Amino acid sequence: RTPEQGRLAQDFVRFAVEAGVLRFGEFKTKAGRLSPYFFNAGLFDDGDKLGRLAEFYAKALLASGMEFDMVFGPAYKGIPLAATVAVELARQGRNVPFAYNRKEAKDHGEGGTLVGAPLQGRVLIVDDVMSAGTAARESIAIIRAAGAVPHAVAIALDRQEKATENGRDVEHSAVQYVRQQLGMQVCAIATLADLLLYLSQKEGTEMSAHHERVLAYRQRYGVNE
Ligand code: OMP
Repeated sequence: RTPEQGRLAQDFVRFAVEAGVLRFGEFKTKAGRLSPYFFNAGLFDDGDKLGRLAEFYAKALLASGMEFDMVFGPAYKGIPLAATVAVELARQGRNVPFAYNRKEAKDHGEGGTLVGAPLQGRVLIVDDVMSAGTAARESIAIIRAAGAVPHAVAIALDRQEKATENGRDVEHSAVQYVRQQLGMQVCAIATLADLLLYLSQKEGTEMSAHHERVLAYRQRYGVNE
């Protein structure tokens, strides 16, 4: 990672904390873990915040050098993300087709569960957070079923924690699995390591207690990168 990418990650963590999207306290994750922090992308809830979020994704994507032919937003939360990222990519000179799915198949009108450009070529999935990887697996299946290639994933935050398989913790994270086992590229604007770096620079403020708790959480559930 270049120093520029590291700076982008720190800027993003600061933005997410200040916007109240990245919060500290006690939260239960989808995998049932008690986490001292939670990233709720639904709280990027006005035009300015959503636009800035899209700008972070687009900058991280362009800096990563990742290749893709189109953008896919998984329902529901991935839809506004992928849509705004597609707009921002176009603004930055990289206009690509965009599609999303709906969760319920329609039996009238245009029918089907896919909306937008036909799924083809190397597809980039845009999503919010990857913890255990459940959501990513669903998107991959949809893209394959349409005859396209699930090629890459862009997320805002990589929590860098142990994935679960059949309810059990395993030694790798979902992102590591997607990279190593599925051979896909993953671009995260920021990671748990970036969050810890941010918190370590807040010593002597009310953030230092959060720092301790996030470190303890990583000790218990984190993976080696
Ligand atoms: P997986 O599908 O297991 O990878 O978990 C990702 C999902 O967990 C996200 O799409 C969210 O629904 C939720 N999540 C967050 O949004 N933010 C977090 O900080 C943690 C989680 C989570 O539950 O693990």
